Amino acid sequence: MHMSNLTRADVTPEAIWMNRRQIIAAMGAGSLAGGIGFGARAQNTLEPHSWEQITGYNNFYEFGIGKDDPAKNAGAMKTEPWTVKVDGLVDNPGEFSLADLIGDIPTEERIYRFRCVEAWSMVIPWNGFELNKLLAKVGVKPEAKFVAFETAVLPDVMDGVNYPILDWPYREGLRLDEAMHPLTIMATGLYGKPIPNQNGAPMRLVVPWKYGFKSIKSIVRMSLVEDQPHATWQQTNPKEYGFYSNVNPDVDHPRWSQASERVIGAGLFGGRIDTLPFNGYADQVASLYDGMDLRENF
Ligand SMILES: Nc1nc2c(c(=O)[nH]1)N[C@H]1C(S)=C(S)[C@@H](COP(=O)(O)O)O[C@H]1N2
Ligand SMILES: [Mo]
Repeated sequence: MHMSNLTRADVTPEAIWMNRRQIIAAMGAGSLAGGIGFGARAQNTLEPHSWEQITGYNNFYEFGIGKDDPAKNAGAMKTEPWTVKVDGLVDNPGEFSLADLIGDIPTEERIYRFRCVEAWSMVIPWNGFELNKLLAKVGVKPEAKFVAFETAVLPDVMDGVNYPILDWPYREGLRLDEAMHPLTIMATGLYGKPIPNQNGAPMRLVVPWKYGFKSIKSIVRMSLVEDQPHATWQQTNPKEYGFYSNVNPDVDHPRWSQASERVIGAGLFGGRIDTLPFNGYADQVASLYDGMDLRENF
């Protein structure tokens, strides 16, 4: 059992709580049920949030800044045909239809925790594929050190881009080793259905150990580059939003604590849980940051 590879069928109250290490330890002790300290997170199962919650409470500023604006407005975006430009330090640059770009890469389900920098969270059953598979197809040149992404700018349907809310296009970036990590996916679906526009159709990034704003939606450009790329929120307010933005309960946002989070739908009083380092994926990703000061590189 690997947390990142859970399917809906695997989501049982016991299984979801154990990362691989805990399961191995528990098996060694001869029992899966007894003696495992689940800690403060025990209330938070990886039971996915509902379709209505995931598609009705969104951040997608191109379609408005209210949480219900994307659900109301993003339906007007046409996602077929959809062209993605791949450029920079790649063997196979070009402008590809999404279908040609993805080609025969199969999709799989990934049930991930999703933690917004605003301190709310959900559990989301994405369908998608590892970004490293796409990077293998486009052929990353050895000089490349980062991947930069851009969202579409469609003024006719995205009213937000007509106003200087952010510096459009929305842009994000990852270090190449973060982009290659098997937890990093491109999502094209949700609950086994095509991903709705408000969640970033037809293809969006999902990096589950980072704050949600890194997971850029409706991608039209992917560039392999040598220098750390611009990232929209970092550029907007570098004191509050770093390039790395790994979920970290020990580094507060200047205006609020990041030590806990409000689970969407869990009610006004029962709904706060402790936030975990790297959003609970530390086993798998902490080593990417060995030797880095995570306060400095927040
Ligand atoms: N292009 C674009 N991508 C974006 C955003 C945005 O406003 N525009 N919001 C980000 C933020 S802050 C979060 S929390 C997630 C929300 O994803 P969801 O609506 O699918 O939950 O998308 C991220 N990706
Ligand atoms: Mo967010």
